[in-house]
Amino acid sequence: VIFKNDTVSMKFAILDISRTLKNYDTTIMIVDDSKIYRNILKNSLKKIKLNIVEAEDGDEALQLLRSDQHQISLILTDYEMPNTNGLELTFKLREKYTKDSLGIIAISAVEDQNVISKFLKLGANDFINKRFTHNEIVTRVNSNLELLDLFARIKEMANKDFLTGAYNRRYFFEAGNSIYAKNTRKELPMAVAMLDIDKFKNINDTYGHDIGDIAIKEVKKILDKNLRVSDLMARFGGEEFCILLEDISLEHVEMLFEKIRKKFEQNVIKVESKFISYSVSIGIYFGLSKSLEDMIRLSDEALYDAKESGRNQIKI
Ligand code: GH3
Ligand code: MG
Ligand code: MG
Ligand code: MG
Ligand code: MG
Repeated sequence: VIFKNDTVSMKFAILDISRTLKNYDTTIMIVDDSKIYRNILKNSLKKIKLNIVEAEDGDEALQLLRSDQHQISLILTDYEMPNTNGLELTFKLREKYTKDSLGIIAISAVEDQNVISKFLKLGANDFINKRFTHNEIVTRVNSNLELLDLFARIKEMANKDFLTGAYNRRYFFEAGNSIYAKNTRKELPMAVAMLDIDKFKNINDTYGHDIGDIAIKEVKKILDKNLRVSDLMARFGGEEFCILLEDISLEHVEMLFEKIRKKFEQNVIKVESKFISYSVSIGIYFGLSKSLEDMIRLSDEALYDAKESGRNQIKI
């Protein structure tokens, strides 16, 4: 009876694995000099819906990662391989990728226990002995993928604003400061734009808070459509968004935000039978100031100026 129960729960465990993994579009890389072992692993992992990329040694693995052709989540690496072995590969990978952004599972048949601790110290997420069973490899790969997914979701929650899905203020400073540092080193000017909905309180008062929320989400959509991927945009407060732009001229900043201002002016949001429209004011700082905070402060002053001058306009 006990045995029977065990097989039942095992079946459930396996069902559960395939269910949770259906949501992933995950690519993993198998690095092993033995084609036979690569095939064994591939065969074991058939249960999980994964895209699998193969490499014969560490060098090929690094090359494949550099090529950026695949979005690899997890690497299963052998220890003993010609050229770059598993330990060297782990060391090189950890110079560039953190444990939570790229998982590494070392798989080896070596008896030397030091190898396991070396792998883990260098930043491998897990270690599996080569005498693994099908179930072990499936379960370990699955639990490591679940952890990576969890990290990604935590990062997403920490960096993004729940209402709009835009980055939040915290992330703006984190990412913005490295953009600031890079451009300051090269003595290149940047732009900070602060955008705020005009008379937003009226929208809330007239149509209610829910429609106010829709109006805020619309800001994110319009900005997404008109900004470049390299522009850093975040929701700073209620109906206020901040954008950091690099590699752009004063002339282009002016053109871009004038275009964006017009988009809002012309835009009408239809909610149920109501038509909502609003304008925005945008304050811009262009140049190279003593800190990112200072550039934000100066763009905020420009925004205040735009509001004072009658709203629905940009000020630099
Ligand atoms: P101004 O043109 O001077 O900017 O006028 P305004 O009415 O837009 O003034 P202000 O920027 O001070 O108004 C912000 C309002 O946004 C106040 C607050 O009730 C509302 N608000 C803040 N966060 C949210 C939110 O998440 N959802 C909604 N619906 N309203 C919010
Ligand atoms: Mg993924
Ligand atoms: Mg080998
Ligand atoms: Mg406002
Ligand atoms: Mg405001």
